[in-house]
Amino acid sequence: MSLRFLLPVSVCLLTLPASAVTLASTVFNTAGNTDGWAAVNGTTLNSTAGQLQLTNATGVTRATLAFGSVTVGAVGDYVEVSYNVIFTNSTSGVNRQFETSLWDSASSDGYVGNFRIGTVAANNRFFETAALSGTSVASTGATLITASGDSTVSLRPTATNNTYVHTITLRLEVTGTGMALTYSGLDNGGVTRTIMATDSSTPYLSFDRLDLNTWGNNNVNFAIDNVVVSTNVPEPSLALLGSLGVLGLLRRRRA
Ligand SMILES: [Ca+2]
Ligand SMILES: [Ca+2]
Repeated sequence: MSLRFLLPVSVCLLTLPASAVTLASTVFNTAGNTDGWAAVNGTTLNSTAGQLQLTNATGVTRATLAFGSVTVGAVGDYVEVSYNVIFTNSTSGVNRQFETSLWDSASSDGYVGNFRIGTVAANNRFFETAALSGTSVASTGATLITASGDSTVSLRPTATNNTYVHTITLRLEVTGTGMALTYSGLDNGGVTRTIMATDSSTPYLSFDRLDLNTWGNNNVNFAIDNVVVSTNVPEPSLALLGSLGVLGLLRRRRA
């Protein structure tokens, strides 16, 4: 391949425009392949029927996915995760929560969106700086950010409808006043519920890990599919790859 062809490609990678970049995409369409997801807290993962099934008979059901590190900073920069979740068992009448969180694995800094999925009243809310491992994210959260919006609704108010697909999105976006947090979920009635908050005090900016988990009761299992983590910040590894490619080619040409 000639330098004349490769150089523009490399430069292109270095200067990716501010359009969406996919950091991770997992679809679980190969039986037995968890697409990079790892179990936490003794949870069992099973990729079957085009979904990832998560079960835990004795504790909080939880799994994590590592993705290429991204650091936001400018106003308008965002990181977003969207996916489908099916709550596959458990009884009603319990205080259950469902959490989506984005972290920096090195510092354990992160944001946790918390949505009620049971029939017992519980506030939907955000946490920051909770725990990367262990049985519960929320109970160890150091800071509570009170959310506005649909703060008391339940995504799944009854135990029926165990095949219903809830689409959920967690978005972190830099604004002029801090990090805007938005957590949206489709409830059993087909209505998208949304809670919002802004972290205006020392927002976290780097993320490389996604966690999904239940909280509040054991034996609450769920399945996930079509998980996409995206950002409008160019992926550092891509830019680095481009520059290394250019340097390597120039060095080889001079030799
Ligand atoms: Ca699938
Ligand atoms: Ca903060």
